[in-house]
Amino acid sequence: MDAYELLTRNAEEVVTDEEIRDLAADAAGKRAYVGYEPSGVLHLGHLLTANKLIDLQEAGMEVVILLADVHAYLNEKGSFEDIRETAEQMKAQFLAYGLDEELTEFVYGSEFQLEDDYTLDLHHLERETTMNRAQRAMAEIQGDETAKVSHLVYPLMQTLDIEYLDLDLAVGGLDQRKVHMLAREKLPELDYEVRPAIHTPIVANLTDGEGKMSSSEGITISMEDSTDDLEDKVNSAYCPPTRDPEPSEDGTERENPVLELFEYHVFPRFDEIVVERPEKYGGDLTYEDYEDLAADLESGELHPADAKGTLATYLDELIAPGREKLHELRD
Ligand code: IYR
Repeated sequence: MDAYELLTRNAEEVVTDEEIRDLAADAAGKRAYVGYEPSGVLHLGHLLTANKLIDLQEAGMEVVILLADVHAYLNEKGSFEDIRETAEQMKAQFLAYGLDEELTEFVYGSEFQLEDDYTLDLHHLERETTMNRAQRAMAEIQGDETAKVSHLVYPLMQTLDIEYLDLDLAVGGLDQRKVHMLAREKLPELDYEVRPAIHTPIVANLTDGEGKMSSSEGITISMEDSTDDLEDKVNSAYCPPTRDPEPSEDGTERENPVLELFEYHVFPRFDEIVVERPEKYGGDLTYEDYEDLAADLESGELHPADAKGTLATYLDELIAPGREKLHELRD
């Protein structure tokens, strides 16, 4: 796979394609980042962006993981002490998941976001940005809480992070796109360079294929899940034999979350997927490509129950090292 393909595969959006092509043409040694608010244990949402980081490392890029402790504090995720402890556990889980230790740098936000220059730049951005603009950038990240001043400062700081961490590329879930658009607009006003962004998809809710899989609502899969938990969760998932399910009765769009998990989580990490089946049901099926598996589900060659069983097995393999690490850290 060439660098451009590694950078863009499974991305929902790249901003802009031309900038990403330029970056891909000379990717080795360039720096990309994702920021995470430390909270809870790693779940599939974190791991989807981590898969992209692994792609970037394969293309020779260096990866910075921002443990966004100040952002988590602004977004009311706990005391500074709790946030730090969670962040240390996240580090260990990311490495266990398969990020290359040599090509990964972990940085705490508080290491640079409390410095004088950063603070003055932040105040400069506050003067340049309307409350309405900052609030719009935050809409997807903040959830339903009433906006506080902290929620307006948050996207401005995220904008500055791109400059202060000396990056060539910002990566995030699609929920980060409005902040990255704000950054593209505002960084030049401070005479800083604009950087491209890659946005990963957001997987649908496992039980009904509607909306987004979320750690605060519905079912999510995390590093804490046991093999049995995974089986139960995946077996209860919505999996019609199609890539394009009908909207629900009230008109809400639906996805097939089982196929999404195969596409975004399993195929990028394994060369070959084997669906084990007894001979009397046609014997094992082997796939090297997501499209082939999706086509077999649609044609009826692959039964949803077999797809789910296989998905649970591969997800279990992916999270097992992180799960072990967590148990070690907690004992
Ligand atoms: N907004 C992210 C956390 C975050 C990301 C980046 I990229 C930053 O520079 C700072 C914070 C979230 O929603 O988790």
